[in-house]
Amino acid sequence: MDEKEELHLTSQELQVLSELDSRQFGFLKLRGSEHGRTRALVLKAVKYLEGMLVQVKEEERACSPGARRDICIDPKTYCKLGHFHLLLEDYAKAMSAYQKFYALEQDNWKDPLFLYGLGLCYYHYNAFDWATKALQMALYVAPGFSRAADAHLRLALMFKARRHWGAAAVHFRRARLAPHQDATFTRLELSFHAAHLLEARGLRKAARDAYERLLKEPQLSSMLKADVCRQLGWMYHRCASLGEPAARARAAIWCLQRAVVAEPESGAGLYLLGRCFAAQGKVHDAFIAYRNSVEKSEGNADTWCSIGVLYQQQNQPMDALQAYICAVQLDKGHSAAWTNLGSLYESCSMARDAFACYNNGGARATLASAPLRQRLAFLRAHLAHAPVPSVTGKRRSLPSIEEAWNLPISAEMSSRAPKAAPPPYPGAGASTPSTPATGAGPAAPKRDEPTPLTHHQLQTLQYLQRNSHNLSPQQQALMQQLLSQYRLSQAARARAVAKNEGNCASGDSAESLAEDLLKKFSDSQPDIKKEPTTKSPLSVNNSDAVLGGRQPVVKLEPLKTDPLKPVSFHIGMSAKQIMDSCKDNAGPPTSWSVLGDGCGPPEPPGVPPPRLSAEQLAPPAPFVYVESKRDAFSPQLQDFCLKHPIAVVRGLTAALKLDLGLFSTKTLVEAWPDHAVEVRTQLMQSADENWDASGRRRVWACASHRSHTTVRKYAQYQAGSFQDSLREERERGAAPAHSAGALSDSDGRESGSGPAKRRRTARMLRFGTNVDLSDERKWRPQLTELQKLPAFARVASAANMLSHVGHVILGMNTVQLYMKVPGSRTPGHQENNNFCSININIGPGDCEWFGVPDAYWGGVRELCDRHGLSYLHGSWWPDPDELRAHGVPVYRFTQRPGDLVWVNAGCVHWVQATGWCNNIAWNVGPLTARQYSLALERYEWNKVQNFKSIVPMVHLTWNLARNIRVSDPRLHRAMRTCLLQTLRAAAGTLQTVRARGVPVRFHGRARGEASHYCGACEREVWHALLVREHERRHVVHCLACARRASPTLQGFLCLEEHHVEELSLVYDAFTLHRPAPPLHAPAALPPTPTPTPTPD
Ligand SMILES: O=C(O)CCC(=O)C(=O)O
Repeated sequence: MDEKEELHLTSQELQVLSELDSRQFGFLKLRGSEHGRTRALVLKAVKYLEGMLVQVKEEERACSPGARRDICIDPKTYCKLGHFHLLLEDYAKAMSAYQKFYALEQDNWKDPLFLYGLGLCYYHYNAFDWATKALQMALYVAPGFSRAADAHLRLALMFKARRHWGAAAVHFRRARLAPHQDATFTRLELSFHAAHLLEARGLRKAARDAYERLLKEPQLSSMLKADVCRQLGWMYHRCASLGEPAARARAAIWCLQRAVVAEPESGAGLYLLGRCFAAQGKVHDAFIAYRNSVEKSEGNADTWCSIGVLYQQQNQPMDALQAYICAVQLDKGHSAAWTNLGSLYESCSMARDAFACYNNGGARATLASAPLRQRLAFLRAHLAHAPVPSVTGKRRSLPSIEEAWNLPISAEMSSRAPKAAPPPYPGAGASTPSTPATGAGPAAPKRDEPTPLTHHQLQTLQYLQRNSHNLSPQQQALMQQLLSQYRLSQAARARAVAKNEGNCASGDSAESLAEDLLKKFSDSQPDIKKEPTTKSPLSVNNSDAVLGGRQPVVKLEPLKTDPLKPVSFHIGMSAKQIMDSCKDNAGPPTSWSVLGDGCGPPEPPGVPPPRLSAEQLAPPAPFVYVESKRDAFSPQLQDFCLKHPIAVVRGLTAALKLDLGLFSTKTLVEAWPDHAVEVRTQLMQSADENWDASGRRRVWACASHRSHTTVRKYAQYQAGSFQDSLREERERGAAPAHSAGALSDSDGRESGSGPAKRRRTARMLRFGTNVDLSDERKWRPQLTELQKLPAFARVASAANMLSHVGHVILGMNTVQLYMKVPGSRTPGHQENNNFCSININIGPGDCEWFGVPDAYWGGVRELCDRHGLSYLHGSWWPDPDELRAHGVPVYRFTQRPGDLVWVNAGCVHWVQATGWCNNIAWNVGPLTARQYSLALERYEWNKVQNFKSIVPMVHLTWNLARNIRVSDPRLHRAMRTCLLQTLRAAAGTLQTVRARGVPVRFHGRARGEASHYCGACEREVWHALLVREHERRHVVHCLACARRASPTLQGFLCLEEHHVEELSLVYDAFTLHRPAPPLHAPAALPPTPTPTPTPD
């Protein structure tokens, strides 16, 4: 690097650069004129750093192989470069620099600033999966991240766009918790997104109310007002549930007119207004609205398509043709425009062109429309025998599609701001290209936007392409140049179309709006709210600094960001050593993983090799028959269960003389008729299939509507459904119908069960679920009866981890009952925190079970993702064939009355009743390393996924350490790691709160007191409860969220749940137990059942 390229910086400039990172994105707009000096400084630094990297690369290349290299690049240089490019909004370069950092820095996942920057880049490119992962990781490693609000909002928008409603709602809630000044969006913008989530979920009335509330806000910006009015107007137009048609029509027009007034420069409101007028038959008004929209909005395929519809309705086929052509030139995949073009050609008896247009509409259009499919089939057959038309043949009323495509008008119209607005409606029917109706010339392309090809250029390109095999080098070069210009302009146009998509009306506008908002959010960050106040921990000396010249090691100390310091804690340390080390460096007090410092957060595993054979993909269910009480209590039975992912234990309830009648509907009604039952209304389907509501598509999404009833009412329904079925059976005199399998052929193929039949036979059913039997005063006989079970299967026992929690976790360490009619489904899931579960079928009917071993859960998740479903938040019914094709084995078996099903840790399962029956179920946690590790791993993964862990694993671990002796080194290591990490967290948190002068009070734990969770992020708060009054309630926060809410922790009180001295004693006493060797050789075991896997 020569002298003149040295970088001279003042200490102030260095300070500015050192403080810049991904957190300023959206706050510091370097493109704006106010920040010209900072922009120049950043550009200077970028130039210097890039020059430096090039130089180092060159020197590396010049080095002989094996020679010692004294030049090395600190990977953080790339990260910093990534931040600079991000702030300059050069996403491609930012991405490339971040990727380099990712490749060079093994611990990249520990740096939230990198993860956030990378997430923003992915988000910019609409790579939602990757963006989600990066942003989730940023929040995982730094839960108190100062840009958490922006990260949560982006996550919410991405989940909304992918229809993961539950996850989207969680992230909107969390985005709302951030103090206003820490976010690039306003509270009202957030409320708008949340209202739109309601609309997208189909909760139209709630959405309308939310939009209307927003309109009353005095501080609503005019842009947001326009958005709200557009959404509301369009909802009134579309949703019959919002009132009677005339009132809705008036409301729609009124709202859309307000939208136009609020944002006069936008064409989106005008377009929707045009649609409403057209629907009301106000053709003239519709044309005017469309035309005004075209003048305002850059090329919008939807507007042109709607204009085409209007012309076609007015019997102006040539004008309609041109409008449609405009639409499909703007968006080649515009299926509505292609389909309309097809019907236009058909109306002019131009079957060949119609056929081509219908086909261009793409598979989605044909799939969605049976008449279109029929039409295509008809035309195909017809055209096979029809003579090829000649150009000179019979006079046609419209130009062919090829001719129309190449008409000069199309090139003109398809430019970003069309010169030719549609001819005004009455009397302008034209067989020649439309004349410009207004004087508006084409808008000059924006700076940086590629210029579209002129008509002449287009023709040249077509000519060159046709003769591509025979071109001179110059012609080749010209063709390449034109082609690349064409592609760039197409891409720009596609972007423009995508931008407008949200407000267009083809398809479901709620969904397209979600995408539009996503783009909008990324495109239009609000202007700078404030300069960041965060001070770099690194001090910069006062003298001017010079970076540059020949430096053997490229190190940018002043520029470096080091969010996490290495820590050297290990489980061999005593509590005192830990506490002493914490005094010097407890590490960042928010991000300890209970899995230990070294390992990153857990990730879903891929499908493990090797590829399984067809038999292995459909293994027989592990099955054991218990003949006697002795069998039931034998250690072999427990071993058998622990060895298999899932198992059917038959004969156990009979051998133990369990009175299952205590759980029959009759007994329940007699005992507590008004007891609450949650009801899931579901579509009745055959067990290995899942169809959408239309009966046309096999899907994984498993829809159900939730409501509530009582035991008595459900019992009436259950009995009535049984009676109905008996009657139907009698009437039919045919095979029993009390099997959901009766809905389709047993081989699951579609024969005789097409969409029409499915819709005809589609029946809704009600599944009574999650009936809570936890109250010992109410359900004593039932709960006492279950104590007859062997310890490993009991609801409560010393050998069950969940009994050490010390408080109730409903449905996990208490019993839940399910009341079923045939077809009742429990969708796919793993148990909370991967605990095992026990399920007994009370009868009289059967249940059908499906299970996937834990090792393959990542494979199931992959397919959920592919189906656009959230693995944790969503409700899904997998297709066993699809799973097997993906290399995932699936068990399938029947659970008869009296059968106990053992679900091992992490086994994914889904269940459907084949008959009328009740089931009882609860969770258990065998004291094994496997169970504990799987529970802990899921605890961490839940944090990444922002999913609440129902089992408070930290609280449980400390209780286990107090209550049990552990002789399994693996279990001991895992538990001690969790104790170590949380002891550090306790010490670090106390230090932090004391340093900020927060009052600390001992609170202790009452007997049976439930574990605490952070009111903001829903993570377990085990030791230091940071409490603040909110709306007259005392809300517990974790340290991270408390600091997000108030960096100084002002207004917070810290309640200590445990004495640190007591924790230290527990920690030190938790050593690996080495049992004394037995004095005598063990006596021969009594004869026990020999459990063998047997197909059901
Ligand atoms: O019986 C049911 O439908 C619930 C099954 C289940 O998921 C379980 O017991 O773990």
